[in-house]
Amino acid sequence: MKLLVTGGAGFIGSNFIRYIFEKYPSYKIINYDKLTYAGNPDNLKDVENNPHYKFIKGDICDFKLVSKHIKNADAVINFAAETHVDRSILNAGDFIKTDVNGTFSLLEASRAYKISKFVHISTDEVYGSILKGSFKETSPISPNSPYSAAKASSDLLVRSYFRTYGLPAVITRCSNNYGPFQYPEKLIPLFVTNALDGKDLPLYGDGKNVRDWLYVIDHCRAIDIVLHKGENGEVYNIGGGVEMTNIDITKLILKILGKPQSLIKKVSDRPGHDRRYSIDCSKLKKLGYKPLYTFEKALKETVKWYVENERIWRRLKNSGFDKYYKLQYKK
Ligand code: NAD
Ligand code: TDX
Repeated sequence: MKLLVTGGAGFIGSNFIRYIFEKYPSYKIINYDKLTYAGNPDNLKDVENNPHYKFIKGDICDFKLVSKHIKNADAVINFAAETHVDRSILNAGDFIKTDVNGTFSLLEASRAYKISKFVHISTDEVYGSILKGSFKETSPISPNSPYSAAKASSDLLVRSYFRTYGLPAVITRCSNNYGPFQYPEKLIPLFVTNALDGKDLPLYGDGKNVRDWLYVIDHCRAIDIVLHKGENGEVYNIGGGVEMTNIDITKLILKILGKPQSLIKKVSDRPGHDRRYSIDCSKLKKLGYKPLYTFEKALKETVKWYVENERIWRRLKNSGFDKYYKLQYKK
């Protein structure tokens, strides 16, 4: 099978490429990635020389270039996106360009070249916030940030290409991922790397917002199931089944690292901050999905990975990243 993976140099995409080569050594993968600030070729150093792997630097909005590569693929797995909620609040334009227009360009190319499967990686954030119970795939879409609104728009485009043109597309909506190779702007890698440097951990609001945490390898396994067994036109929720408040997770990280709780610094809240995400994954479980990692073990392994791979994240934190954070958190 020939896969075109977009955004494969990012966090989940790079873990997915590694996962696929381990499980299906005969598969061929083209990793099509623009290499934005979040795309890091270091994430895939170990597969660079695999003869079944090819990297193309390109923008998913570039219809001509992406078509050239989609032409030779059996399936498209679309990870490419602008992904950080805080950045979308500061500058929504890039999110509309990539997450909406970019998905449109991929859909057009996939339709033109009769792709046999289009897997669109979306997010539980499209449902908005829920205080009690869990969202099902049939729940209404109610996004609250420019990021989630852009993702929701792309989901609707994917849906329309299935309904109107019969494009064999499926949508996945996953919860918060954690694991190796995540860009150190997201909660877990930011707090682990700040704590290692003895820097404050900026906890938004009262710290009681709840997220469902999904280990990235469990997520890759779920996408594999959807790619091979997912029904066209369907949406599948993917969660880790571990709901935690931000304050609890922060305390746990500090405990694992043996760092003082005094590093926690409550800062002003994120505008439009969703209080709780919770998704019901029973639909995917019927196809055989089950998270295999326990949270405690996977979090410890994740923390260990950041301790041992400073070479990868230090360079990212040194390259304009602190400037972005200073803009955001004027103390
Ligand atoms: P990431 O930010 O780590 O990586 C995104 C990748 O996309 C980068 O390699 C970047 O260079 C590439 N990219 C960005 N714009 C591009 C463009 N115009 N053309 C080509 N490539 C481009 O993201 P991630 O955390 O790995 O997320 C992957 C997907 O999963 C996204 O679609 C995101 O919305 C979704 N998702 C992520 C999470 C999470 O917790 N990380 C949760 C739910 C859904
Ligand atoms: O410095 C911080 N302090 C803080 O309290 C950061 C970066 C985050 N937080 C809070 C905000 C959220 O309640 O932690 C929680 C998690 O924040 P993020 O890591 O930014 O993730 P979130 O906003 O939940 O979105 C993530 O999951 C869904 C991904 O970034 C999205 O791409 C994905 O769609």
